[in-house]
Amino acid sequence: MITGTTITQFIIEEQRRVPGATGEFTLLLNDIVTATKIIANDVNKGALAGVLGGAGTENVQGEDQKKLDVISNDVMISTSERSGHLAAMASEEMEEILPIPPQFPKGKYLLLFDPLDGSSNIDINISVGTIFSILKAPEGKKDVTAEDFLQPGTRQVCAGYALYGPSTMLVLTTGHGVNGFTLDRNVGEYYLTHPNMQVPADTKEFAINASNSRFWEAPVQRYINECLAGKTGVRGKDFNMRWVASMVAEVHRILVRGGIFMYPRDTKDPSKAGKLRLMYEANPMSLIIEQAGGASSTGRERMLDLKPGGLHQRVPVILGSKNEVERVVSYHKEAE
Ligand code: P6P
Repeated sequence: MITGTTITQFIIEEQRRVPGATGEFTLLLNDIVTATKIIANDVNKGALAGVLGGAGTENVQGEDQKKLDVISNDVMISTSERSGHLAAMASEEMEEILPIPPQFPKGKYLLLFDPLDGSSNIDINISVGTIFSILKAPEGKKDVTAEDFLQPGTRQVCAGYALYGPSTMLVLTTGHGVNGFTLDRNVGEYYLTHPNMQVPADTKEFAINASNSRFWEAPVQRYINECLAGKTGVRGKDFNMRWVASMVAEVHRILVRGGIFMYPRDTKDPSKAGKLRLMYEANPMSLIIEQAGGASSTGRERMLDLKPGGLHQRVPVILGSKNEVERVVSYHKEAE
């Protein structure tokens, strides 16, 4: 007999905490939950369903799309466009925002997502995920523009991710802490397995793509070199390194056991402020990390305070265990 709180029950209980809640948000969130179950099913079939490999197309970022990038994007759209709770959507895979078609009612929320983050890993069977963020549309405005999406991360009403790993998990926050759910495939429902997730303030584990080290700015060089010096250096303790090249997997590890994840600004392509995108990668993950007691910064300012300049804006990302992030930020301050 399976007991425990399902994600549907949990979301409804969360709704009861919000005075005047209409249930719109709950129904929107349930649509997203359904989309992640469909994507999980597609991802888990892998080669058996002929969904691996390239789609033969490029996305707005100029990156080769995987078949599953396109499939996942279509699933997120088709599962949530009819709900009547959205005014529009935005995705890493689409240059422009996607208004809700005229045949469906419009609502007061904006949905942003990276439908399959880390998809370069899909063909080698390493964990990938879906990242999503929910904002409110300007009061009473139904015909929204891309400009209406450009709100700082503090304005998110919800942020979450699905991790398609050895088990499929969904982790989300609505501003009252972070909770993790595991999908029971036999039942087809997520169950609360990781209540009130907390990021340890200290860590001995850092995640960065070290092949870019010659391009890093001095404060990042200093921090990583001190980690590498271990107990023989100023840190007085040895560190471990991880790099999965799948942000969802890295963030989940940090939520479970601590750590610091860094994709800093580098001089590899001076025209880019970083690799990761603010609106549908850095902001949702930063809200989750902060709600779990961690910190997230560009190195120079709190991520969630950034006023976005563009829908696909890239930012440097330094997030995770609070004391480590604050150390990296202090090194940036000293350098300036
Ligand atoms: P690199 C995946 O493409 C992604 O956007 C993040 O999930 C991941 O952390 C990063 O890029 C990996 O980048 O340069 O190591 O391939």
